[in-house]
Amino acid sequence: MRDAQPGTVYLKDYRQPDYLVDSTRLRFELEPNATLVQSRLKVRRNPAAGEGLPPLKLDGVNLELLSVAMDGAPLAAADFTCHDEGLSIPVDRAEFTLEICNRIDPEGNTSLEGLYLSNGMYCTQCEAEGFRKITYYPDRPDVLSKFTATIIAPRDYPILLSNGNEVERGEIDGDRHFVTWEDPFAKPAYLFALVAGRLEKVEDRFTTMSGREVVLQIFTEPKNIHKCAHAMASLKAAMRWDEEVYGREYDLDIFMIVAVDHFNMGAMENKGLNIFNSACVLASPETATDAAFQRIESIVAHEYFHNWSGNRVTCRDWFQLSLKEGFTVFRDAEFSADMNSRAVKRIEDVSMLRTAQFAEDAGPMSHPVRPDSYMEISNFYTLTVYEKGAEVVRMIHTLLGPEGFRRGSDLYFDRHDGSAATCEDFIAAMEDANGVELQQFRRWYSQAGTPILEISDDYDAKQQRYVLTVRQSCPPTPGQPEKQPFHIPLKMGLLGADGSALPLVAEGSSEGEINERVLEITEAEQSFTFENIAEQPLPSLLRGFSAPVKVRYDYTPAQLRLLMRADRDAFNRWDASQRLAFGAMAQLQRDFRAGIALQLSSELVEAYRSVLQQEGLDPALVAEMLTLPSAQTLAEEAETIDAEAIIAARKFAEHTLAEALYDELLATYRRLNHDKPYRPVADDIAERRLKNTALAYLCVTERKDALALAEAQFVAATNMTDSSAALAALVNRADDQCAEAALQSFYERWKEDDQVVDLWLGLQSSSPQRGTLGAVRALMLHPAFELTNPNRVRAVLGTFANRNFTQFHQPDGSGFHFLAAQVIALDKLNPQIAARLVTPLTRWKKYRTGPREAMHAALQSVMASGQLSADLYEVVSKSLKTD
Ligand code: 0A1
Ligand code: ZN
Repeated sequence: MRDAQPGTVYLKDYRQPDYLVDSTRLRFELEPNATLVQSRLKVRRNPAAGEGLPPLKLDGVNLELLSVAMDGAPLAAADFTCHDEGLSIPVDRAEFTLEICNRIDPEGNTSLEGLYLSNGMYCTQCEAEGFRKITYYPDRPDVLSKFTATIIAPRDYPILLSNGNEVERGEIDGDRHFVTWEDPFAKPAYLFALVAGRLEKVEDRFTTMSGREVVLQIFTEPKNIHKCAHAMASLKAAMRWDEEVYGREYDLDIFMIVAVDHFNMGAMENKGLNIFNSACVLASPETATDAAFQRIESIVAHEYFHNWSGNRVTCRDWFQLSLKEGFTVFRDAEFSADMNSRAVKRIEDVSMLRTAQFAEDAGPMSHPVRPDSYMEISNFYTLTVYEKGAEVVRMIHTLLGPEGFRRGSDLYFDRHDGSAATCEDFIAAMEDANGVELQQFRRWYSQAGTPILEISDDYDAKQQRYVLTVRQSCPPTPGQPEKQPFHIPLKMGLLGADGSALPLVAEGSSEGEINERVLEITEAEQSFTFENIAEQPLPSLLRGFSAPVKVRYDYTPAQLRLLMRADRDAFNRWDASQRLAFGAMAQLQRDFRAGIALQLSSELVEAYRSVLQQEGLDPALVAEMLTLPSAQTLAEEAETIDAEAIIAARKFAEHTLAEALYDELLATYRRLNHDKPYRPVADDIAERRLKNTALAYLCVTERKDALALAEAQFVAATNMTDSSAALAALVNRADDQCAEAALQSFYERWKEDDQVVDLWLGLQSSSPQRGTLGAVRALMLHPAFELTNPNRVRAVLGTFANRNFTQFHQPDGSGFHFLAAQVIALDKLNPQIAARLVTPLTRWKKYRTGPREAMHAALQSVMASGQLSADLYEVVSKSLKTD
């Protein structure tokens, strides 16, 4: 917590560090409330930082300072300055050894940053600025140092881990022991990690491409030891993939993963010692859904890939966060695409981007992929930095092609290995390795907002010429009223009336026949002419979502149906289904407001029927095409959000489709509801996905037969995907005894399993029937709920505010005020989670009058509640600004 308003940090103020730390020796004596930390730093003036010997500034927060010594001589309190945020020590020599001793309170640390206790286990989280909560240090990513750590703990903490290789272990005074770890790779403090606990491990081995053997270990509480196999298999697949696709080999002899229950994010890439939120590493078929299996595969890969994109080459400052995160998300997305269905992975990622990142880009916290200022860096672990950042890297990949991109990444790793780099360095390597120029492309890093492409076309039958005209614009965002044109790769093709691909010959071109092109949009308005087009074509635009933009083109419903049926780009087939559904639901919303009786477009019903009947389609793609855009997606697209109309339109569309397609859905369900041993592999996941999508629709009708199918599936299921899908179908639809009984028996069966309990809580919070405010309040009183456990908070409160559009948006504003009260309470315990949880309220300006005022008042109540953390203050103050 702070005394004054938090200050703003600007990218333009970046300066090199005054001092470098060649080595860092740490010694921990672990005690729940009084852990002793001793550090010994070899410090040297940074020759590149200028003349003279400025004072040495060390960051430190919530530390009890015990002593400081320079070159062995203790410093008196008067010899340096100690303040709330660290130490300032006068310096009279260019090289020296600094020894510091301080005390911290891991048990009292509920922020989960720094060193804390989670379920009786010590663990650390240092990114971004958590190391300063452990000891005084230049806590910035451009200070790289070789770390050695000795951990001393009572014997009932048998496992003591840190980064690198174990070099020594032994006994201390009978009831304590120690282990010393040495990391041969210089790293910034944010990659430091320590774990101590009563843990068990599973072990495996991996032989790298150069023939070195690496030991792989996953540590968990003993009760979860049977849930590590999938993470281990994913890790080995990721290690192999990074060798094959990027030529990157693992560098230490040991790689460890530890599962912890209390964790603010998904996982953390600490050098050689990744720490994971239990939910992102532990899985068994009985307890984890297909979605969880896939999430684990991608997060394990993500953290592993950071060993190169993040650790070997790290970030110069936190404004460059997307350098490691955007690149690593792109890498993990490609890995998942290679392991599963590429089209479905792309659809999932784009749905999330369109719903949540586009909303962020249009909201009060909107920022470029490389932000130029922040108050609290933790608030910038955003969808923009991660997901849009990955889209920016993907666009480079599209522009350069896979080989060109690989040349660029090789050069980038070669040039910057062992150092801290910038986004500029990344683009420069891509340019230099390929002899290209990406000057205008750099605007993706500096301009916020989602560009809009308005596309029109003209076909001249006589000349057989087709002209596509593209106009780009980007709405203003905070601090950026005007935008310059972006460099946008627009992948496209043309379809004939029968759905066949038309050859694309650009004006004046002599190249052979191709059916797909990447148009490079660089101007505010640009036209592209294609010759020898024999018939009026239908454009398939932005194939594979080749840029994070919105495309406006006036498709007729018939054209969309043709794209759905025949486009060779699977992503665009799905996209056409979304456009068709959007159009139909926009009409329903208008009719609702006008008081006209609702009627769903028959085009949509028939399109869905055809999808269900079409043979040979990937079942997962069918499931995606049958899924209506979520209420949140509809809200993002709306000029002004009319929650009531969105809820009514969506409910009506879902009911109408379920009734109209009942027979086809039932046939699909029956066809796929076979007994097959569970395997979390793409083909089987796809079938389960379609089966459970069909079941959810069937239950929307609330017909007895349909609910009986759900009940039967719930009873018979041998895996969590089928069991939870059946439970959700019951809970969402049947507001009766049967759902209640199912919920009860589910809890009784799984109450010892944290991941399943989270799922159980989330199911109830997200149900439009059950997750009423009263029910959510009751869940918070349930013995399983803990405000200090981020997974529980996300399951109950996060789900209610982000995924229960109906109940959260109750017209009386009660949902908003409830959320505000929880955010205020949470801020005292865990500011990072509080600042994330408040997000839904920050969109108040986009709502129609009524909810808008209620949301605004709720947000004001947070601001007025007293001293806010820097995290929460930044989000709330920026959101309240009216300009
Ligand atoms: N670098 C991690 C994300 C991460 C960031 C902050 C954390 O603690 C507050 C934890 C993890 C990743 O990208 O996976
Ligand atoms: Zn990451």
